[in-house]
Amino acid sequence: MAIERTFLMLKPDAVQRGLMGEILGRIEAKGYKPVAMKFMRIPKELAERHYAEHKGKGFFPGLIEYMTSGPVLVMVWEGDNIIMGMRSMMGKTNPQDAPLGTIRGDLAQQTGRNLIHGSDGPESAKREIELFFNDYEIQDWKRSLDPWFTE
Ligand code: IDP
Ligand code: MG
Repeated sequence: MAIERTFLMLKPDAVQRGLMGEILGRIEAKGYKPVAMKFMRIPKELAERHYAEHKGKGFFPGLIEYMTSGPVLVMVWEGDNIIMGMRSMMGKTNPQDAPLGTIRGDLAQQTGRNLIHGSDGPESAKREIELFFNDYEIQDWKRSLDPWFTE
């Protein structure tokens, strides 16, 4: 068992389309545990730092415009192998390659409007969590249902 934390973001299209509840419901039903959440408008500079690995690519300016176009829900969630687990639940970057049953596969059409971000590995999870949250914004808490999700 590897209890991990991952950084997730419901992007502006998820908020504008009223899909926060639908997406959060899937993550909660999986049994993952929320440890931090913040509803915010991302400043341009923070969006550029978050997506620094894509700087210089053709889609970068459009990506920054999209990510700063409205409020987002930034979160940290915890669970067994959650980093890869959430990547599977999200589906591939291009929703047309994401199977039905995944968030992007069920609910989105285009790469540029793919609803959700999730860290792609332990280093990026750590980097992204620290970029968006202070320690006091992250809750370590016990949930009485935990033993029904993880042995
Ligand atoms: P990921 O979100 O699945 O990790 P990345 O390749 O890291 O995918 O790309 C980050 C985000 O940049 C994507 O989720 C998507 O919003 C946007 N993006 C990536 N490639 C394109 C593209 O070709 N056109 C438009 N947007 C793109
Ligand atoms: Mg990525």
